[in-house]
Amino acid sequence: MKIYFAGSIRGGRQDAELYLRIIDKLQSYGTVLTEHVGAKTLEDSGEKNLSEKEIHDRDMAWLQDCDVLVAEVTQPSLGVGYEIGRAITLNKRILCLFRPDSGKSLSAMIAGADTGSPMFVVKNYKEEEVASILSNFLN
Ligand code: 6IA
Repeated sequence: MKIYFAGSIRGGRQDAELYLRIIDKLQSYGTVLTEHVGAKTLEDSGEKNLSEKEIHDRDMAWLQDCDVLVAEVTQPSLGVGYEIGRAITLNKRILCLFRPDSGKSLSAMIAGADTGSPMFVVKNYKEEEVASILSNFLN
């Protein structure tokens, strides 16, 4: 299984360590195409050598190629919202993970896109629930 993990980059890196722990769990289900989203410094993963267009085009190619999109949506990010919208059009299965304990409130454009279909799932979660949520969604 090819998994596209989406998490905030320029939207703010407060949750980067959490992304890393989620990516680690996702790797037991398949290949995570976007490991760099959890990288401590994006410069270490070589991203700084790519132009904006190269980043966009490569990420879109990965999005087309993936089987599922898993997005951590607590930290608002234009890029993550864009990826979710594009993935819907590509008919990908999508899991959005949101932590209500953050005190943030999720955009209605994401919360309201969950129609109860297994193709688009929004989960309010605490970190200790990640393993079981991923197991339910990916198995
Ligand atoms: O708007 P954001 O930057 O928060 O968007 C984050 C999302 O867009 C992630 O889920 C990524 O898949 C994608 N994305 C945004 N920027 C990059 C990037 N380098 N490399 C790979 N994917 C990206 C940004 C430049 C970096 C040196 C700061």
